[in-house]
Amino acid sequence: MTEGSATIPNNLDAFWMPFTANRQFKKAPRMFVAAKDMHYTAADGRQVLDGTAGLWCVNAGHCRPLITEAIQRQAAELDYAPAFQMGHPKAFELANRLVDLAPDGLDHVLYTNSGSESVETALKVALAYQKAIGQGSRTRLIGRERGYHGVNFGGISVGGIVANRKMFGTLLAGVDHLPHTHLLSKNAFSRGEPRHGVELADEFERIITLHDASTIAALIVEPVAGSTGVLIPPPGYLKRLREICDKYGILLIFDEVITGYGRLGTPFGADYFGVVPDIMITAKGLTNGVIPMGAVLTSSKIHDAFMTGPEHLIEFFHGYTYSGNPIASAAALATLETYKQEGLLTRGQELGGYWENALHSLKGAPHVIDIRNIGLVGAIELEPIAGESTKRAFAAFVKAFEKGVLIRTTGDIIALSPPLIVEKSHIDQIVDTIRTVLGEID
Ligand code: PXG
Repeated sequence: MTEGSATIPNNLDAFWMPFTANRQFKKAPRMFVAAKDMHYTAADGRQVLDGTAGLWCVNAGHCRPLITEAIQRQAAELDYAPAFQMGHPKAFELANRLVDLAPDGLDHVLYTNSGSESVETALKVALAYQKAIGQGSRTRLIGRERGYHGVNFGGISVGGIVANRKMFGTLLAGVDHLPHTHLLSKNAFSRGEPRHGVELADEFERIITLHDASTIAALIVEPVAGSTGVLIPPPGYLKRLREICDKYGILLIFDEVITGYGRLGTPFGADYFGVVPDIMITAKGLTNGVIPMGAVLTSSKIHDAFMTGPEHLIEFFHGYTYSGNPIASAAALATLETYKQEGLLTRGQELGGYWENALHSLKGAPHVIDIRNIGLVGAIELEPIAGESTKRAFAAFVKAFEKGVLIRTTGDIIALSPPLIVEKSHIDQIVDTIRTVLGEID
């Protein structure tokens, strides 16, 4: 092993990398050794423009001073405080800030350390709430095909990405799924919300009829499905889901791990679509990706249902050693401050038009079968190579990296989500690079 943070260890075998083709990667590793604002520095010294905000999380750009300093200060002042039966001020301060920022009606915060943990927390809150209000027969959870809700058992059960589920046995019992809303033949090359597909929300009522509403606790959806390749809901779709939930006493959970903290040009997806869920799941952009942390927001109706019984008893048997960790709380507070000072949570509204036009200029480029965009998110769907799905997009990913732009691919879809500090010149560079790459790959 060599010394120094910028050198590459000579043995890459021990680290079993997540969601990575390990053997392929280790033959030709791609390493980052530093980052600043919109750029990474690769191990060979090249600057690589970040077209994906890390993994959809570095919304304020890299190594931002307020955040770095807050973490350094907090580590020296109060490194850890027990999360159970003890508190520290910053966790409370952050919860107040989050409630202020969130849509009206979301008034309480549970902390986690990731999106996956936030999902499990939300599903458990939903089930326990139904029991607490005397609706204990409501044990079913409904998700959506192609949904991504992290990798833990609840999340992969309600999730709908087959590869993430099929190796792991029976998962949670009593789960069903809505159809996804990706109607390529009708909606290809839509700008913003696609026209067709609102009627797919009514499938929810069909599923409710099948199982009976009295057995269903909650519906969980991403406002915009991110990980599966940016599936944007048609106008009115989420409103309709909200109405159906209300009609049948079912809780609505929004998984805003990607759409939260400015990605759509509004603080949350709930703001963009004008639909307030009962429970809102967040992570990633909460701390700018710098320290693991998630936050689950709930309505007072849900919270208050637990605040009964003798006061000396724990109301909800759930939590993590690191719930509201001091350093994570400090990072989140500094992140929210950075977003506020720089207007980043609404920057997508100013730049969205430029972003949209730039992306859609790729229509007609080789292999492109669809382009979609919303806020500062974009997707370019490629025709898969027959019998070798994912290969074409992955080749584009590697070539773009070699040309100095980090993109992300899922299946044969290129997904883009730059830090919200992105400038027009960066957008041009991302799109021009992709255009060149598409011309070079098979
Ligand atoms: N919910 C949603 C909607 C997500 O997008 C999670 C939960 C899980 O978060 P954690 O922090 O446990 O990973 C996610 C995560 C990609 C990509 O490139 C997406 C995610 C993670 C990594 C890569 O699409 N989403």
